[in-house]
Amino acid sequence: MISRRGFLGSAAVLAGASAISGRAQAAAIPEAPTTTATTMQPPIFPTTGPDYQPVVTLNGWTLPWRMNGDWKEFHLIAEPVVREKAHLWGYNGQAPGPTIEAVEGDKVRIFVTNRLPEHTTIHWHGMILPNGMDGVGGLTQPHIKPGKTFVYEFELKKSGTFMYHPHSDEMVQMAMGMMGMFVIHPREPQFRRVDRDFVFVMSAYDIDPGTYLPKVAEMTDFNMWTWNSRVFPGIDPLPVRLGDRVRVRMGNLTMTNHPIHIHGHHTHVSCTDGGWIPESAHWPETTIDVPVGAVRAFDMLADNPGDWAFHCHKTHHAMNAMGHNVKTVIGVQQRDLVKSIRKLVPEYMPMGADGMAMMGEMEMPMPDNSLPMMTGFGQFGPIEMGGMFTLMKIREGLAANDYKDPGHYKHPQGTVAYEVANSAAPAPQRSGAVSQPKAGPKAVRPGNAHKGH
Ligand SMILES: [Cu+2]
Repeated sequence: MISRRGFLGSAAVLAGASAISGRAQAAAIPEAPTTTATTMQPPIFPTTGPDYQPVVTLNGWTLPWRMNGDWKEFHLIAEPVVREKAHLWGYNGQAPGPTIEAVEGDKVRIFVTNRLPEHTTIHWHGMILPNGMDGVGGLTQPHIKPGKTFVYEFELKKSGTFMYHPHSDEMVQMAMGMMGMFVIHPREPQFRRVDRDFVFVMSAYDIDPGTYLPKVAEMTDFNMWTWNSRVFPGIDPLPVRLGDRVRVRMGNLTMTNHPIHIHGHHTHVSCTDGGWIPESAHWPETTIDVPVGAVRAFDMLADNPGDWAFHCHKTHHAMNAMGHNVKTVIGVQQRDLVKSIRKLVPEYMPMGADGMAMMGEMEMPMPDNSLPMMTGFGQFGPIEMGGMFTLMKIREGLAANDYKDPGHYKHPQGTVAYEVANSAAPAPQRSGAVSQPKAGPKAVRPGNAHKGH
């Protein structure tokens, strides 16, 4: 295992064609860097070939490479990994695997070593390549048996945002977390160039609270909705300098679509796994639906400073496992029920009759290896989110390529919603009272009554 310091050192060495270590050059198979770090690693800037703005992977990293003659060589190792406490399968110490970055026109040679207990392959999703390099086990190549290494060689025909994943016992291997992103930069350095370029892949897991292994045969009912195998508040924020042109590339290898929403800005879809969208076809959007097995990248100008929510708009995808089977009791008078339950469980506490916001603040004892339904704190209180949620933090004066969390946004005076002085509110109204049939249509809030039905 290479330490973070050692890994960064080796990244610099491997990325520079003129600085390949003698040992690496002599080896037929390049070294396979590995990391267990789960925070955003610094981007790897090109030292040879066309210039480009490298991507940064939320809670992830870019796979270092070496040049070998005309060929850019990478080495992926398919292997069991532990993310937080979950037992997953992934690549080079992580699930998902590292992001692969290269340039249009590059010839890439990708070594794939299998350290899983069963065979595997890798399919290069969205790429234009020879049929025999497409990675479909049984169809275009033999499956890679445990302990074996295969090589994929192809030329990168077009730039854009692509993915990689197994095409071998696919349901199991993708449910276990085997996937990654593959970004191909344009050969022309100024083409669609941005100042900050973020990438992540969405995966979903079904891991019962207190257990450690995803249920691989689950078809629809997942309880962990993740970006790069992380849930809020564990997902890295996206730090951005005010005025930066920003791109976010999002891959979806879950089994449902994700409408991803950003606050405070208009974006437009600029790229899919099919390629770049012509500028004449861009349209403004604030929520971008990412279909299953697809990539959507959006571009935006970060012209509005603040801490902006950035999340999946399916509300169940912005909460965590412990809320998965909670019953709805809004409006239910629990008094009598609580008396009976407390005879059996003295510390029982009724919850949910007024909504579930209190769950964002509470610390309850939970099974090992689970997460509260909604969590995370901002400068004004609990944020009450989970799952696919993070923040884009737009600040004046950040250094170029500074990706450190800049902390809470300092709002200019007079720009925060505020409480009205002496706002004595009427008692809270329970929705149960409204829906009681005998109350009938007269049970409307004062001031909301309207006639003429
Ligand atoms: Cu979603």
